[in-house]
Amino acid sequence: MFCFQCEQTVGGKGCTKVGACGKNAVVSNKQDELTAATIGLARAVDGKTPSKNADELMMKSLFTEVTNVNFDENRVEELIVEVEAEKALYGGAENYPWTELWTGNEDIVSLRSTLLLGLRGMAAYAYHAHVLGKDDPEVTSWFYKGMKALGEEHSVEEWLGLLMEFGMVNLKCMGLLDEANTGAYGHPVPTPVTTKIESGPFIVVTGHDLLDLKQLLDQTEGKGINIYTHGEMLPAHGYPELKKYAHLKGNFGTAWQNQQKEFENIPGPVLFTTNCLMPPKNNYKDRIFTTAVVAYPELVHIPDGESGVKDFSPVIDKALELGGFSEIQNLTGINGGDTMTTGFARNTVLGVADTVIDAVKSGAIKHFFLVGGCDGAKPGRNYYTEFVEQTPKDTVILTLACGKFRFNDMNIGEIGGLPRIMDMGQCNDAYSAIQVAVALSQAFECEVNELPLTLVLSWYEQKAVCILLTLLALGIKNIYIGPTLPAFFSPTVLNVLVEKFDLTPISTPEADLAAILG
Ligand code: FSO
Ligand code: SF4
Repeated sequence: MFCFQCEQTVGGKGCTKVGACGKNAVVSNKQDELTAATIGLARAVDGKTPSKNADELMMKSLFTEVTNVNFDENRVEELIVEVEAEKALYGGAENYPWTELWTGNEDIVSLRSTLLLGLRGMAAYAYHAHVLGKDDPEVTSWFYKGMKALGEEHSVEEWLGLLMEFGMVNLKCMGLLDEANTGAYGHPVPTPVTTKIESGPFIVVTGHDLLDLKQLLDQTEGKGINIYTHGEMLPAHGYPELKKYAHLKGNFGTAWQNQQKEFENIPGPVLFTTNCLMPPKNNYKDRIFTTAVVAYPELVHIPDGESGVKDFSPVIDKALELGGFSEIQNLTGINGGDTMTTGFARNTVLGVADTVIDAVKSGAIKHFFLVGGCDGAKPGRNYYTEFVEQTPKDTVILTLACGKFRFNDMNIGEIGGLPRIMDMGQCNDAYSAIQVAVALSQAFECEVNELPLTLVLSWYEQKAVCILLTLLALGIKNIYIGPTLPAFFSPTVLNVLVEKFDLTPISTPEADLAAILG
Protein backbone atom coordinates (compact mmCIF):
# COMPACT_ATOMS: atom_id res chain seq x y z
CA MET A 1 0.00 0.00 0.00
CA PHE A 2 0.95 3.62 -0.36
CA CYS A 3 -1.13 6.49 0.91
CA PHE A 4 -0.09 10.05 1.71
CA GLN A 5 -3.43 11.77 1.35
CA CYS A 6 -3.96 13.12 4.86
CA GLU A 7 -2.10 15.18 7.41
CA GLN A 8 -1.44 12.28 9.77
CA THR A 9 0.41 10.21 7.17
CA VAL A 10 3.25 8.22 8.74
CA GLY A 11 6.46 10.20 9.17
CA GLY A 12 4.98 13.05 7.13
CA LYS A 13 5.82 10.97 4.06
CA GLY A 14 3.39 8.14 3.48
CA CYS A 15 1.68 5.13 5.05
CA THR A 16 3.16 1.96 3.58
CA LYS A 17 2.33 -0.87 5.98
CA VAL A 18 -0.87 0.24 7.65
CA GLY A 19 -2.53 3.64 7.79
CA ALA A 20 -2.18 5.86 10.84
CA CYS A 21 -5.97 6.14 10.39
CA GLY A 22 -6.35 2.38 10.83
CA LYS A 23 -6.86 1.58 7.14
CA ASN A 24 -5.15 -1.71 6.32
CA ALA A 25 -3.13 -2.53 3.21
CA VAL A 26 -5.89 -4.62 1.62
CA VAL A 27 -8.41 -1.78 1.82
CA SER A 28 -5.85 0.78 0.72
CA ASN A 29 -4.91 -1.25 -2.36
CA LYS A 30 -8.57 -1.88 -3.15
CA GLN A 31 -9.22 1.86 -2.96
CA ASP A 32 -6.41 2.41 -5.46
CA GLU A 33 -7.96 -0.24 -7.69
CA LEU A 34 -11.26 1.58 -7.42
CA THR A 35 -9.57 4.85 -8.39
CA ALA A 36 -8.03 3.12 -11.41
CA ALA A 37 -11.42 1.66 -12.37
CA THR A 38 -13.10 5.08 -12.19
CA ILE A 39 -10.37 6.48 -14.46
CA GLY A 40 -11.37 3.61 -16.78
CA LEU A 41 -15.03 4.61 -16.48
CA ALA A 42 -14.18 8.22 -17.33
CA ARG A 43 -12.26 7.00 -20.38
CA ALA A 44 -15.14 4.75 -21.47
CA VAL A 45 -17.74 7.49 -21.05
CA ASP A 46 -15.66 10.04 -23.01
CA GLY A 47 -17.79 11.63 -25.75
CA LYS A 48 -20.93 9.80 -24.59
CA THR A 49 -23.64 10.76 -22.11
CA PRO A 50 -23.16 8.97 -18.78
CA SER A 51 -26.15 7.47 -17.00
CA LYS A 52 -27.38 8.61 -13.59
CA ASN A 53 -25.91 5.39 -12.22
CA ALA A 54 -22.49 6.24 -13.65
CA ASP A 55 -22.68 9.71 -12.08
CA GLU A 56 -23.56 8.21 -8.71
CA LEU A 57 -20.80 5.63 -8.95
CA MET A 58 -18.28 8.36 -9.73
CA MET A 59 -19.27 10.36 -6.63
CA LYS A 60 -19.61 7.36 -4.32
CA SER A 61 -16.28 5.85 -5.37
CA LEU A 62 -14.31 9.03 -4.85
CA PHE A 63 -16.10 9.78 -1.55
CA THR A 64 -15.39 6.23 -0.36
CA GLU A 65 -11.65 6.88 -0.77
CA VAL A 66 -11.64 9.92 1.56
CA THR A 67 -9.77 9.49 4.87
CA ASN A 68 -11.71 7.86 7.74
CA VAL A 69 -14.73 6.98 5.59
CA ASN A 70 -14.58 3.36 4.50
CA PHE A 71 -12.55 0.57 6.08
CA ASP A 72 -14.52 -2.30 4.57
CA GLU A 73 -12.77 -4.20 1.76
CA ASN A 74 -16.02 -5.91 0.77
CA ARG A 75 -17.79 -2.63 0.22
CA VAL A 76 -14.87 -1.29 -1.84
CA GLU A 77 -14.83 -4.52 -3.87
CA GLU A 78 -18.58 -4.20 -4.53
CA LEU A 79 -18.02 -0.71 -5.88
CA ILE A 80 -15.23 -1.95 -8.17
CA VAL A 81 -17.60 -4.58 -9.59
CA GLU A 82 -20.33 -1.97 -10.09
CA VAL A 83 -17.92 0.42 -11.82
CA GLU A 84 -16.67 -2.35 -14.13
CA ALA A 85 -20.24 -3.32 -15.07
CA GLU A 86 -21.12 0.30 -15.80
CA LYS A 87 -17.95 0.77 -17.83
CA ALA A 88 -18.86 -2.19 -20.02
CA LEU A 89 -22.08 -0.40 -21.04
CA TYR A 90 -19.96 2.22 -22.82
CA GLY A 91 -17.85 -0.30 -24.67
CA GLY A 92 -15.21 -0.57 -21.95
CA ALA A 93 -11.75 1.02 -21.70
CA GLU A 94 -8.40 0.28 -20.10
CA ASN A 95 -8.17 1.02 -16.42
CA TYR A 96 -5.22 3.03 -15.20
CA PRO A 97 -2.56 0.66 -13.79
CA TRP A 98 -3.36 1.12 -10.09
CA THR A 99 0.14 0.22 -8.91
CA GLU A 100 1.42 3.24 -10.82
CA LEU A 101 -0.93 5.79 -9.24
CA TRP A 102 1.71 7.21 -6.91
CA THR A 103 4.84 6.62 -8.97
CA GLY A 104 6.80 8.63 -11.52
CA ASN A 105 8.39 12.06 -11.65
CA GLU A 106 8.06 13.60 -8.18
CA ASP A 107 6.47 16.86 -9.35
CA ILE A 108 4.03 15.17 -11.70
CA VAL A 109 2.99 12.73 -8.97
CA SER A 110 2.49 15.71 -6.68
CA LEU A 111 0.28 17.60 -9.14
CA ARG A 112 -1.65 14.51 -10.19
CA SER A 113 -2.24 13.51 -6.56
CA THR A 114 -3.39 17.01 -5.64
CA LEU A 115 -6.02 16.86 -8.37
CA LEU A 116 -7.17 13.36 -7.38
CA LEU A 117 -7.41 14.26 -3.69
CA GLY A 118 -9.30 17.44 -4.50
CA LEU A 119 -11.75 15.39 -6.58
CA ARG A 120 -12.25 13.01 -3.65
CA GLY A 121 -13.11 15.95 -1.41
CA MET A 122 -15.49 17.49 -3.92
CA ALA A 123 -17.22 14.13 -4.39
CA ALA A 124 -18.30 14.23 -0.74
CA TYR A 125 -19.92 17.65 -1.20
CA ALA A 126 -21.50 16.70 -4.52
CA TYR A 127 -22.94 13.58 -2.90
CA HIS A 128 -24.58 15.53 -0.03
CA ALA A 129 -26.16 17.89 -2.57
CA HIS A 130 -27.19 14.95 -4.75
CA VAL A 131 -29.13 13.21 -1.97
CA LEU A 132 -31.09 16.44 -1.57
CA GLY A 133 -31.93 16.33 -5.28
CA LYS A 134 -29.39 18.93 -6.38
CA ASP A 135 -26.93 18.23 -9.18
CA ASP A 136 -24.99 20.62 -11.37
CA PRO A 137 -24.04 19.34 -14.83
CA GLU A 138 -20.75 21.25 -14.76
CA VAL A 139 -19.76 19.68 -11.43
CA THR A 140 -20.86 16.18 -12.43
CA SER A 141 -19.13 16.29 -15.80
CA TRP A 142 -15.92 17.56 -14.21
CA PHE A 143 -15.57 14.29 -12.30
CA TYR A 144 -15.18 12.56 -15.66
CA LYS A 145 -12.95 15.30 -17.04
CA GLY A 146 -10.74 15.24 -13.97
CA MET A 147 -10.50 11.46 -13.73
CA LYS A 148 -9.73 11.13 -17.42
CA ALA A 149 -7.04 13.81 -17.08
CA LEU A 150 -5.46 11.85 -14.24
CA GLY A 151 -4.74 9.03 -16.64
CA GLU A 152 -3.01 11.29 -19.17
CA GLU A 153 0.37 12.98 -19.50
CA HIS A 154 0.41 16.73 -18.90
CA SER A 155 3.07 19.38 -18.52
CA VAL A 156 3.44 21.14 -15.16
CA GLU A 157 1.68 24.19 -16.62
CA GLU A 158 -1.22 22.05 -17.82
CA TRP A 159 -1.57 20.37 -14.43
CA LEU A 160 -1.62 23.76 -12.71
CA GLY A 161 -4.26 24.90 -15.18
CA LEU A 162 -6.37 21.84 -14.38
CA LEU A 163 -6.00 22.49 -10.64
CA MET A 164 -7.20 26.08 -11.01
CA GLU A 165 -10.10 25.05 -13.22
CA PHE A 166 -11.01 22.41 -10.67
CA GLY A 167 -10.88 25.01 -7.87
CA MET A 168 -13.57 27.05 -9.61
CA VAL A 169 -15.70 23.95 -10.22
CA ASN A 170 -15.46 23.09 -6.52
CA LEU A 171 -16.68 26.60 -5.70
CA LYS A 172 -19.74 25.77 -7.80
CA CYS A 173 -20.11 22.50 -5.96
CA MET A 174 -19.97 24.13 -2.52
CA GLY A 175 -22.50 26.68 -3.80
CA LEU A 176 -24.71 23.81 -4.93
CA LEU A 177 -24.55 22.21 -1.48
CA ASP A 178 -25.27 25.55 0.15
CA GLU A 179 -28.33 25.87 -2.10
CA ALA A 180 -29.38 22.30 -1.27
CA ASN A 181 -29.01 22.74 2.50
CA THR A 182 -30.56 26.22 2.75
CA GLY A 183 -33.28 25.24 0.25
CA ALA A 184 -34.27 22.24 2.36
CA TYR A 185 -33.74 23.62 5.87
CA GLY A 186 -33.68 27.43 5.58
CA HIS A 187 -30.84 29.85 6.25
CA PRO A 188 -28.98 29.20 9.53
CA VAL A 189 -29.61 31.66 12.35
CA PRO A 190 -27.35 32.23 15.38
CA THR A 191 -28.09 29.46 17.85
CA PRO A 192 -26.46 28.71 21.20
CA VAL A 193 -25.97 24.96 21.59
CA THR A 194 -25.62 23.33 24.99
CA THR A 195 -22.99 20.73 25.80
CA LYS A 196 -25.12 19.23 28.59
CA ILE A 197 -26.63 15.81 28.04
CA GLU A 198 -30.02 15.12 29.59
CA SER A 199 -30.99 11.84 31.21
CA GLY A 200 -32.78 9.19 29.15
CA PRO A 201 -32.26 7.55 25.76
CA PHE A 202 -30.29 9.51 23.18
CA ILE A 203 -28.59 9.21 19.80
CA VAL A 204 -25.44 11.02 18.70
CA VAL A 205 -25.17 11.95 15.02
CA THR A 206 -21.89 12.89 13.42
CA GLY A 207 -20.66 13.80 9.94
CA HIS A 208 -21.99 16.29 7.42
CA ASP A 209 -25.21 14.80 6.02
CA LEU A 210 -28.16 16.93 7.13
CA LEU A 211 -30.69 14.69 5.34
CA ASP A 212 -29.71 11.72 7.50
CA LEU A 213 -30.17 13.88 10.59
CA LYS A 214 -33.56 15.13 9.37
CA GLN A 215 -34.84 11.61 8.72
CA LEU A 216 -33.61 10.47 12.11
CA LEU A 217 -35.32 13.44 13.79
CA ASP A 218 -38.57 12.51 12.05
CA GLN A 219 -38.28 8.86 13.05
CA THR A 220 -37.49 9.60 16.72
CA GLU A 221 -40.13 12.27 17.27
CA GLY A 222 -42.37 11.48 20.24
CA LYS A 223 -40.32 8.41 21.20
CA GLY A 224 -38.62 9.97 24.22
CA ILE A 225 -35.22 9.88 22.52
CA ASN A 226 -33.02 12.98 22.42
CA ILE A 227 -30.69 13.72 19.53
CA TYR A 228 -27.25 15.26 19.98
CA THR A 229 -24.92 16.44 17.25
CA HIS A 230 -21.23 15.62 17.23
CA GLY A 231 -18.30 17.08 15.25
CA GLU A 232 -19.26 18.48 11.87
CA MET A 233 -22.98 18.01 12.61
CA LEU A 234 -22.97 20.86 15.19
CA PRO A 235 -23.99 23.56 12.64
CA ALA A 236 -27.26 21.65 12.02
CA HIS A 237 -28.65 23.42 15.11
CA GLY A 238 -28.69 26.72 13.20
CA TYR A 239 -31.06 25.56 10.41
CA PRO A 240 -34.69 26.58 11.12
CA GLU A 241 -36.16 23.36 9.71
CA LEU A 242 -33.91 21.26 11.95
CA LYS A 243 -33.82 23.41 15.09
CA LYS A 244 -37.63 23.27 15.25
CA TYR A 245 -37.41 19.70 16.55
CA ALA A 246 -37.57 19.98 20.36
CA HIS A 247 -35.65 16.72 20.78
CA LEU A 248 -32.61 18.06 18.90
CA LYS A 249 -31.09 18.96 22.24
CA GLY A 250 -27.44 19.85 22.07
CA ASN A 251 -23.96 18.76 21.10
CA PHE A 252 -22.03 15.79 22.46
CA GLY A 253 -18.24 15.82 22.49
CA THR A 254 -15.73 17.71 20.44
CA ALA A 255 -13.81 17.02 17.23
CA TRP A 256 -13.39 13.63 15.57
CA GLN A 257 -9.95 12.71 16.92
CA ASN A 258 -11.33 12.56 20.47
CA GLN A 259 -14.02 9.98 19.66
CA GLN A 260 -12.25 6.93 21.06
CA LYS A 261 -12.16 8.64 24.47
CA GLU A 262 -15.51 10.39 24.29
CA PHE A 263 -17.46 7.33 23.15
CA GLU A 264 -16.00 5.06 25.84
CA ASN A 265 -18.92 3.02 27.24
CA ILE A 266 -21.37 5.65 25.95
CA PRO A 267 -24.96 4.64 26.91
CA GLY A 268 -26.32 5.58 23.49
CA PRO A 269 -25.66 4.81 19.81
CA VAL A 270 -23.66 6.99 17.41
CA LEU A 271 -24.57 7.36 13.75
CA PHE A 272 -21.74 8.16 11.33
CA THR A 273 -23.06 9.84 8.19
CA THR A 274 -19.73 10.71 6.50
CA ASN A 275 -16.26 10.83 8.00
CA CYS A 276 -14.34 10.91 10.32
CA LEU A 277 -14.65 7.38 11.67
CA MET A 278 -11.83 5.95 13.75
CA PRO A 279 -11.49 2.21 14.36
CA PRO A 280 -14.03 1.69 17.16
CA LYS A 281 -12.86 0.32 20.51
CA ASN A 282 -14.48 -2.80 21.93
CA ASN A 283 -16.13 -0.89 24.76
CA TYR A 284 -18.44 0.98 22.36
CA LYS A 285 -18.16 -0.94 19.06
CA ASP A 286 -21.69 -2.34 19.39
CA ARG A 287 -23.19 1.18 19.39
CA ILE A 288 -21.62 2.56 16.25
CA PHE A 289 -23.80 2.64 13.14
CA THR A 290 -22.71 3.69 9.66
CA THR A 291 -24.67 4.85 6.65
CA ALA A 292 -24.16 6.09 3.07
CA VAL A 293 -20.56 5.42 1.97
CA VAL A 294 -19.21 5.05 5.51
CA ALA A 295 -18.38 1.45 6.38
CA TYR A 296 -16.34 -0.56 8.85
CA PRO A 297 -16.28 -4.36 9.10
CA GLU A 298 -18.83 -5.80 11.52
CA LEU A 299 -20.57 -2.50 12.26
CA VAL A 300 -24.29 -2.27 11.49
CA HIS A 301 -24.83 -0.33 8.27
CA ILE A 302 -28.07 1.54 7.57
CA PRO A 303 -28.70 1.07 3.84
CA ASP A 304 -30.21 3.59 1.42
CA GLY A 305 -33.95 3.25 1.72
CA GLU A 306 -36.74 2.88 -0.77
CA SER A 307 -37.63 6.24 -2.34
CA GLY A 308 -34.84 7.98 -0.46
CA VAL A 309 -36.02 7.33 3.11
CA LYS A 310 -33.71 5.26 5.32
CA ASP A 311 -34.94 3.04 8.10
CA PHE A 312 -33.10 4.01 11.27
CA SER A 313 -34.92 1.46 13.47
CA PRO A 314 -31.71 -0.40 14.44
CA VAL A 315 -30.25 2.86 15.81
CA ILE A 316 -33.50 3.77 17.55
CA ASP A 317 -33.81 0.30 19.12
CA LYS A 318 -30.23 0.56 20.36
CA ALA A 319 -30.94 3.94 21.97
CA LEU A 320 -33.95 2.50 23.80
CA GLU A 321 -32.00 -0.61 24.82
CA LEU A 322 -29.05 1.37 26.22
CA GLY A 323 -31.35 3.87 27.92
CA GLY A 324 -28.94 6.80 28.12
CA PHE A 325 -27.53 8.44 31.27
CA SER A 326 -29.53 8.18 34.48
CA GLU A 327 -28.87 11.81 35.32
CA ILE A 328 -27.92 15.00 33.51
CA GLN A 329 -24.28 15.14 32.38
CA ASN A 330 -22.72 18.56 32.75
CA LEU A 331 -20.21 18.07 29.94
CA THR A 332 -18.26 21.00 28.53
CA GLY A 333 -16.10 21.90 25.56
CA ILE A 334 -12.31 21.71 25.61
CA ASN A 335 -11.91 25.02 27.47
CA GLY A 336 -14.63 24.34 30.04
CA GLY A 337 -17.42 26.32 28.33
CA ASP A 338 -20.90 24.79 28.22
CA THR A 339 -22.23 26.56 25.11
CA MET A 340 -21.13 26.48 21.47
CA THR A 341 -22.88 29.07 19.34
CA THR A 342 -23.30 28.34 15.64
CA GLY A 343 -25.40 29.65 12.73
CA PHE A 344 -23.37 32.61 11.46
CA ALA A 345 -23.60 31.58 7.83
CA ARG A 346 -23.64 34.07 4.96
CA ASN A 347 -27.27 35.16 5.32
CA THR A 348 -26.85 36.15 8.95
CA VAL A 349 -23.49 37.84 8.52
CA LEU A 350 -24.58 39.69 5.38
CA GLY A 351 -27.80 40.64 7.18
CA VAL A 352 -25.71 42.72 9.57
CA ALA A 353 -23.30 43.86 6.85
CA ASP A 354 -24.01 47.55 7.53
CA THR A 355 -23.10 47.14 11.21
CA VAL A 356 -19.93 45.28 10.23
CA ILE A 357 -18.94 47.84 7.59
CA ASP A 358 -19.57 50.75 10.00
CA ALA A 359 -17.51 49.00 12.67
CA VAL A 360 -14.61 48.63 10.24
CA LYS A 361 -14.91 52.26 9.11
CA SER A 362 -15.01 53.56 12.68
CA GLY A 363 -12.02 51.43 13.60
CA ALA A 364 -13.97 49.28 16.11
CA ILE A 365 -13.10 46.20 14.03
CA LYS A 366 -9.45 46.26 12.90
CA HIS A 367 -9.12 42.84 11.35
CA PHE A 368 -10.99 39.66 10.43
CA PHE A 369 -9.50 36.21 10.72
CA LEU A 370 -10.95 33.08 9.24
CA VAL A 371 -9.56 30.43 11.58
CA GLY A 372 -11.00 27.27 10.14
CA GLY A 373 -10.50 23.80 8.83
CA CYS A 374 -10.12 20.34 10.23
CA ASP A 375 -8.99 19.24 13.62
CA GLY A 376 -6.58 16.38 14.21
CA ALA A 377 -4.51 14.67 16.85
CA LYS A 378 -1.11 16.35 16.41
CA PRO A 379 0.05 18.47 19.38
CA GLY A 380 0.98 21.34 17.02
CA ARG A 381 -2.72 22.05 16.63
CA ASN A 382 -2.71 23.96 19.93
CA TYR A 383 -1.49 26.76 17.68
CA TYR A 384 -5.09 27.46 16.68
CA THR A 385 -6.38 27.76 20.26
CA GLU A 386 -3.49 30.00 21.19
CA PHE A 387 -3.89 32.04 18.03
CA VAL A 388 -7.54 32.78 18.84
CA GLU A 389 -6.72 33.53 22.48
CA GLN A 390 -4.06 36.00 21.44
CA THR A 391 -6.06 37.91 18.82
CA PRO A 392 -6.58 41.53 19.89
CA LYS A 393 -10.02 42.54 21.21
CA ASP A 394 -10.75 44.64 18.13
CA THR A 395 -10.61 41.67 15.78
CA VAL A 396 -13.27 39.20 14.69
CA ILE A 397 -12.81 35.46 14.20
CA LEU A 398 -14.90 33.68 11.62
CA THR A 399 -14.64 29.92 11.85
CA LEU A 400 -15.88 26.72 10.23
CA ALA A 401 -15.36 22.94 10.18
CA CYS A 402 -14.27 20.79 13.10
CA GLY A 403 -11.07 22.70 13.94
CA LYS A 404 -13.29 25.16 15.81
CA PHE A 405 -13.81 22.74 18.71
CA ARG A 406 -10.43 23.96 19.97
CA PHE A 407 -12.00 27.34 20.82
CA ASN A 408 -15.75 27.41 20.16
CA ASP A 409 -16.67 27.13 23.84
CA MET A 410 -14.55 30.17 24.75
CA ASN A 411 -16.22 33.49 25.43
CA ILE A 412 -13.85 36.14 24.11
CA GLY A 413 -16.35 38.97 24.09
CA GLU A 414 -18.30 40.98 21.54
CA ILE A 415 -17.84 43.86 19.14
CA GLY A 416 -20.83 46.08 18.41
CA GLY A 417 -23.27 43.44 19.62
CA LEU A 418 -21.66 40.69 17.53
CA PRO A 419 -19.73 37.87 19.18
CA ARG A 420 -16.04 37.93 18.35
CA ILE A 421 -16.17 34.25 17.36
CA MET A 422 -18.71 33.50 14.64
CA ASP A 423 -19.19 29.89 13.53
CA MET A 424 -20.16 29.82 9.85
CA GLY A 425 -20.77 26.06 9.76
CA GLN A 426 -19.21 22.95 8.25
CA CYS A 427 -16.10 22.86 6.04
CA ASN A 428 -18.29 23.18 2.94
CA ASP A 429 -19.60 26.45 4.38
CA ALA A 430 -16.30 27.92 3.27
CA TYR A 431 -18.73 28.94 0.55
CA SER A 432 -20.40 31.29 3.07
CA ALA A 433 -17.04 32.73 4.08
CA ILE A 434 -16.18 33.39 0.42
CA GLN A 435 -19.54 35.14 -0.12
CA VAL A 436 -18.93 37.35 2.91
CA ALA A 437 -15.40 38.22 1.74
CA VAL A 438 -16.68 39.09 -1.74
CA ALA A 439 -19.47 41.27 -0.29
CA LEU A 440 -17.01 43.11 1.96
CA SER A 441 -14.65 43.71 -0.96
CA GLN A 442 -17.55 45.17 -2.94
CA ALA A 443 -18.58 47.40 -0.03
CA PHE A 444 -15.05 48.69 0.36
CA GLU A 445 -14.47 48.81 -3.40
CA CYS A 446 -11.27 46.82 -3.16
CA GLU A 447 -9.88 43.39 -3.97
CA VAL A 448 -10.45 40.57 -1.48
CA ASN A 449 -6.68 40.51 -0.94
CA GLU A 450 -6.79 44.16 0.15
CA LEU A 451 -9.37 43.52 2.89
CA PRO A 452 -8.27 43.43 6.54
CA LEU A 453 -8.84 39.67 6.39
CA THR A 454 -6.43 36.77 6.91
CA LEU A 455 -7.17 33.07 6.45
CA VAL A 456 -5.50 30.83 9.00
CA LEU A 457 -6.35 27.29 7.98
CA SER A 458 -5.85 23.85 9.46
CA TRP A 459 -6.04 20.88 7.18
CA TYR A 460 -6.44 17.16 7.74
CA GLU A 461 -8.12 15.42 4.84
CA GLN A 462 -9.14 15.81 1.22
CA LYS A 463 -12.07 18.17 1.66
CA ALA A 464 -9.57 20.70 2.90
CA VAL A 465 -7.62 20.07 -0.31
CA CYS A 466 -10.54 20.96 -2.58
CA ILE A 467 -11.30 24.07 -0.51
CA LEU A 468 -7.68 25.20 -0.65
CA LEU A 469 -7.71 24.81 -4.44
CA THR A 470 -10.88 26.94 -4.61
CA LEU A 471 -9.29 29.68 -2.52
CA LEU A 472 -6.17 29.64 -4.70
CA ALA A 473 -8.24 29.62 -7.89
CA LEU A 474 -10.05 32.71 -6.59
CA GLY A 475 -6.66 34.39 -6.31
CA ILE A 476 -6.74 34.62 -2.50
CA LYS A 477 -3.21 35.18 -1.27
CA ASN A 478 -1.31 35.00 1.95
CA ILE A 479 -3.16 32.01 3.40
CA TYR A 480 -1.55 30.56 6.53
CA ILE A 481 -1.70 26.79 6.57
CA GLY A 482 -0.82 24.12 9.13
CA PRO A 483 -0.20 22.25 11.27
CA THR A 484 2.20 20.74 8.71
CA LEU A 485 2.32 20.91 4.94
CA PRO A 486 0.83 18.13 2.80
CA ALA A 487 3.25 15.31 2.03
CA PHE A 488 1.91 15.29 -1.52
CA PHE A 489 3.29 18.77 -2.23
CA SER A 490 6.75 18.20 -3.75
CA PRO A 491 9.34 20.89 -2.99
CA THR A 492 8.89 22.33 -6.49
CA VAL A 493 5.11 22.42 -6.28
CA LEU A 494 5.30 23.99 -2.83
CA ASN A 495 7.65 26.63 -4.24
CA VAL A 496 5.14 27.48 -6.95
CA LEU A 497 2.38 27.83 -4.36
CA VAL A 498 4.52 29.99 -2.12
CA GLU A 499 5.73 32.21 -4.96
CA LYS A 500 2.45 32.51 -6.80
CA PHE A 501 0.04 32.64 -3.87
CA ASP A 502 2.17 33.55 -0.84
CA LEU A 503 0.96 30.36 0.82
CA THR A 504 2.58 30.51 4.26
CA PRO A 505 3.19 27.64 6.68
CA ILE A 506 2.12 28.59 10.22
CA SER A 507 4.96 29.35 12.68
CA THR A 508 3.96 30.53 16.16
CA PRO A 509 0.79 32.45 17.03
CA GLU A 510 2.93 35.34 18.32
CA ALA A 511 5.06 35.63 15.20
CA ASP A 512 2.19 35.12 12.77
CA LEU A 513 -0.08 37.64 14.52
CA ALA A 514 2.76 40.16 14.56
CA ALA A 515 3.37 39.63 10.84
CA ILE A 516 -0.33 39.85 9.97
CA LEU A 517 -1.20 42.87 12.10
CA GLY A 518 2.21 44.53 11.93
FE1 FSO B 1 -13.48 17.66 10.10
FE2 FSO B 1 -13.29 15.09 9.35
FE3 FSO B 1 -15.24 18.90 7.74
FE4 FSO B 1 -13.13 16.87 7.46
S1 FSO B 1 -14.85 15.99 10.56
S2 FSO B 1 -11.90 16.62 9.25
S3 FSO B 1 -12.34 18.50 6.30
O1 FSO B 1 -13.85 15.21 7.67
O2 FSO B 1 -14.85 17.33 7.13
O3 FSO B 1 -13.87 19.33 9.12
FE1 SF4 C 1 -2.24 7.18 6.07
FE2 SF4 C 1 -3.94 9.23 5.98
FE3 SF4 C 1 -3.84 7.47 4.01
FE4 SF4 C 1 -4.87 6.79 6.38
S1 SF4 C 1 -5.67 8.30 4.92
S2 SF4 C 1 -3.48 5.56 5.13
S3 SF4 C 1 -3.48 7.92 7.73
S4 SF4 C 1 -2.23 8.89 4.62
